[in-house]
Amino acid sequence: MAVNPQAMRSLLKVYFIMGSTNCCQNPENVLQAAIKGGITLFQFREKGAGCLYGKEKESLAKKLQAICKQSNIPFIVNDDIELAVKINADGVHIGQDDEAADVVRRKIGSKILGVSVHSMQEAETAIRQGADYIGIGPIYPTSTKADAKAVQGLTFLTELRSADIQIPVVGIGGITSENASPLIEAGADGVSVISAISQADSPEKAAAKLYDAVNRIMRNA
Ligand code: TZP
Ligand code: MG
Repeated sequence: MAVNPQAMRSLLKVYFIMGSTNCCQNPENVLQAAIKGGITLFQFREKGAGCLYGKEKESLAKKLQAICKQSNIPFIVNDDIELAVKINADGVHIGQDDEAADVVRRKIGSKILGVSVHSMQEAETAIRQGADYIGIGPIYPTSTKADAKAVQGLTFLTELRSADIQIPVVGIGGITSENASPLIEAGADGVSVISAISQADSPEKAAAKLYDAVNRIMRNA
């Protein structure tokens, strides 16, 4: 673990994820608007048909990183550990098909490490190997990730919290300001979204609505 869990929990509240293929507008403008709206963490996830590679990918990463830096929003890189280390990102997010979390932890030192998990066993391994937070999903149906696993609703989240697993947790998949509340009530520390912000007519308003939805429940907790 590299980050204080309490600080990690607040960063997870509204975790915006995107790459160039998720945006209908210029990604820099989308990110700037999302930050204005109140996102708390950003992940650069450059994936899917038509995505950028090599120098072009790195160049977009650096532009988005600079935008995050101006507003003190930590900048996380999906999958690409080499890029994260090269540009000195604040952290990385990996899945079960990527390198093992303990190997990645050795490569990134004290940067933030997030791991996607789909079972108790994967969660326990991620924790043992040094994850700062885990991502679980898809919570609701999503069309953003073609190879997403089966929709799990709140079942796995509830199971994790009943087992008294305390690691910071963020949910992903089909989350909007309308359906975010049950997730927080069930014990998630925040929501991660792609299309609810990146495809919105106003990414700023979409981010603000998500922030309100999450905070409304947290204040009542
Ligand atoms: N992992 C599980 S679902 C998903 C990822 C990356 C996509 C989430 O996108 P959206 O648009 O917020 O449903
Ligand atoms: Mg991955």
